[in-house]
Amino acid sequence: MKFALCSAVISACVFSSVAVAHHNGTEHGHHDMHAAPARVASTVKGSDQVRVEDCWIRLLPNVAPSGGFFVLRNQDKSEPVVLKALETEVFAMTMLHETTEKNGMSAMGMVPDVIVPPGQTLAFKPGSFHAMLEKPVAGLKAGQQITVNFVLGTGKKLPVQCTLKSPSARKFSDQ
Ligand SMILES: [Cu+2]
Repeated sequence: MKFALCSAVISACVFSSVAVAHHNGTEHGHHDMHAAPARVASTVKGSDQVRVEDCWIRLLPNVAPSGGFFVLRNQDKSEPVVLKALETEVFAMTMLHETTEKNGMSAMGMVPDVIVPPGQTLAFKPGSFHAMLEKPVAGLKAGQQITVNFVLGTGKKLPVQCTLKSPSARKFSDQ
């Protein structure tokens, strides 16, 4: 997804109050405002040899951003895999986020990309890396499957089926 960095930051700020709802639940305490990306985007293209498993989205009602979670398996033994963005027709805006702990407080910030080292696996999950999806089309329901394109550093867009789940879901096996 190619939206200007500044507009992404503004939107993140606008949505920061509802972001607490996106991350609500017992695993989190306080959330800071969204910050601008703490680093610049990688120029590494990396490999296409990635498998995406257990993709699900915690569908929240109304304007609250929904969290997106999945497992990235880099099957290339010598190159990293670089995830740049998610794209889907079902949500008008997506971002990659990372939740970190600082002095016992959890804070969430945008990241320009996520890099999986050669041969390694990285789980996007609540309290860690996650996607944030905003502005859904109308009429979405838990249990539905949607197609999300995973945009890689190579420019490849990998289509993945992701399952929409209820606000109480915390992992892929939940409803
Ligand atoms: Cu987030």
